Amino acid sequence: MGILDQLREAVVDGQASAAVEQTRRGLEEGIPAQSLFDDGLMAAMRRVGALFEEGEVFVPEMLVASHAMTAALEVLRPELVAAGARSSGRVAIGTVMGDLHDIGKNLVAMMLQGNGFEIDDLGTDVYPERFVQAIRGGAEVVAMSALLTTTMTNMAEIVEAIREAGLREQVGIVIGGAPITQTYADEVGADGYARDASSAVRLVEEVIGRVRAADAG
Ligand code: B1M
Repeated sequence: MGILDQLREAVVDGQASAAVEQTRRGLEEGIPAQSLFDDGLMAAMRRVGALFEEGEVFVPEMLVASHAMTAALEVLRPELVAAGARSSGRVAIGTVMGDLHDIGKNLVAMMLQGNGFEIDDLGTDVYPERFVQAIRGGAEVVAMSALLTTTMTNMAEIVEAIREAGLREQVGIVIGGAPITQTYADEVGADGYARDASSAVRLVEEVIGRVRAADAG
């Protein structure tokens, strides 16, 4: 069995130390970090999701798999993050209310930080008032994550709360997460949608530019 197979198996089985070991081995053997992430970790999580849908695994197994993925991600962190010295702007990021999934959100935060953004990580299950508070505290962009079809609808409520607080014009709003699409971003009045962590960095850079240009004008 190859390293990627062993890595996927370790994550699916929730074996954190084996996942860390296979990730280290992969790097040593010259497998690109992006491939260890895409073909190892993400593929394993897709498998866990499919097994969950089939009733083959349950929440506790999903949880241990997510711990294994998080542990392996720490090994990849320095490789995935291109260190940036400048401060590119302030971003408040959180998983929306009702939703506890945070691996994708953490990854987006990690990549933004690596690209010089100052991050205010609001955590999971974040209510509208908390996003509003973060904008008052100086966030130029708000990034929201949702993994459930039942919680993605809360994004609309958060955008509305920001509008009601009179802060919509001064902040960029970007969203993401497995069930999110650009059509949905347009529907809720966000400034954009990113499908993964690298495109989230590009999107935030673009949106922050627009916010600053509007402020200057
Ligand atoms: Co959950 N879960 N889960 N779960 N879980 C899913 C999402 C599910 C698709 C599984 C399935 O049925 N196939 C399903 C949702 C179905 C739906 O709504 N359509 C599901 C369910 C049903 C549930 C529960 C309701 C189960 C239950 O209790 N019966 C429950 C809900 C709890 C809650 O939140 N209130 C639940 C619980 C859990 C755990 C706690 C056990 C655990 C989460 C642990 C944690 O996050 N700390 C968990 C896990 C691990 C998953 C799966 C298996 C993996 C998610 C993950 O971490 N992926 C997931 C199945 C799947 O996605 N294949 C599933 C890896 C991560 C890096 O990817 O989060 O997509 P992702 O992030 C990506 C992009 O989406 C994007 O960039 C990231 C990097 O590429 N992105 C952004 C994310 N946020 C962004 C923000 C941005 C931009 C991009 O801002 C600009």
